[in-house]
Amino acid sequence: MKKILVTQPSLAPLDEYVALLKGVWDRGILTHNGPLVQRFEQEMKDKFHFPNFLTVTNGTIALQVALKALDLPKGEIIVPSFTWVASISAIQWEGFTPVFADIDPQTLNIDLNSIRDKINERTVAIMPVHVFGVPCDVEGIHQIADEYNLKVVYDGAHAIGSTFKNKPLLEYGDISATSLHATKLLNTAEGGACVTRSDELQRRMEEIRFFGHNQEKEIVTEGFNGKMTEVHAALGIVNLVQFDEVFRDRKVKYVYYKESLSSIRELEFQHCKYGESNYSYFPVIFESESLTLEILSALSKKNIYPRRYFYPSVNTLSGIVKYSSTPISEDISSRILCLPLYYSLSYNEIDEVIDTVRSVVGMWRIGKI
Ligand code: T4K
Repeated sequence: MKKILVTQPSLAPLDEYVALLKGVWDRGILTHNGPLVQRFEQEMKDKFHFPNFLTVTNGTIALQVALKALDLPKGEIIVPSFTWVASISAIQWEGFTPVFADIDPQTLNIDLNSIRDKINERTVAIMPVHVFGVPCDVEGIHQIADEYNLKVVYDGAHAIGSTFKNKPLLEYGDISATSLHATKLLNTAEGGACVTRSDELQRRMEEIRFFGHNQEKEIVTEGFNGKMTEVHAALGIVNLVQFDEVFRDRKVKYVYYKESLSSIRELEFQHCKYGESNYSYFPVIFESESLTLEILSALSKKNIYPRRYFYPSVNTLSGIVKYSSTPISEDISSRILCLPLYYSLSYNEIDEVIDTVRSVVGMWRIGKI
């Protein structure tokens, strides 16, 4: 039986990729800001109207480059606990302490009152996450940041293609970091990027991703190796060509799922209250953890593998952080599943997922499970 996974990479035709690789072979330039990296960065700026766009090796390194570039005094960074572990590890690798804010139970994004509760004299920045590509309340966040003189680094790992007030969502904040991982709407296999309106921050980030070298190859700052390679950039260039089609397909499938499941009172959907999402994931929140686990089990018997993103709530990862309570995040974490959603997923496969969810909920209602 064919496996239906939570996601599958969207890939351009292989011959288009190979044609670009031919040039890489001819030039012998594999990395160090080569022509394809420069072309990919320019094409991303042209396509999404990003003021600056700096590629790096992955989304985790993008967060670290952003935090380094801001050159903040070491202190606390407020981050939602409903996120992937990379948001936290990036903060900690850069020598800051994560302080957990809770989330809005509808948008699943950081709750502004919780941000206010966590601010103190040690706070240096806020790192909100645009969870599953759904925009945070960026205007509310910037108002708080201005009031307390804090920097804002968005974890926009999921957010390429999302918009707010008809502008790219990643343009907001001092810096936004995104991921170009195989599982993302646009992928370079592994990859990430930083977006900023500030040319000065852009220059600093260019130095940081290249060992701290300036244009003259003098070491001017503490950096590391965060460069994207030519073979990754080539994949980005060819995949970018089909981005609009992938986005359109994702949105149509998202709406199809939502309409098909909306009559089930035992589940809820993520709300998008600000701007437009990129529909990159299809999360469903069930009424209890036990129902969630029944659904997971029934689907896996049919070789269908949704994922518990994000489970567990990262504030409970006792091996790496000090626990502090964020009850909404902990609760949602235990009841959420991201259902399969990707370009090559067929409507028959989606119907199989929907029918299984309906049938488990039906048995649940009459107490048969
Ligand atoms: N901030 C946030 C909020 C994030 O969600 C992430 C990453 C980051 C920061 C850091 O960005 P990166 O450093 O990763 O660029 C995945 C991804 O590895 C991770 O990028 C992502 N978020 C996270 C939410 O999910 P896994 O371990 O659940 O993925 P994995 O490898 O099991 O893949 C999921 C499914 O995709 C599989 O069932 C099969 C399919 N798949 C996966 C890969 C890698 C493929 O078909 N082909 C592939 O090459 O973490």
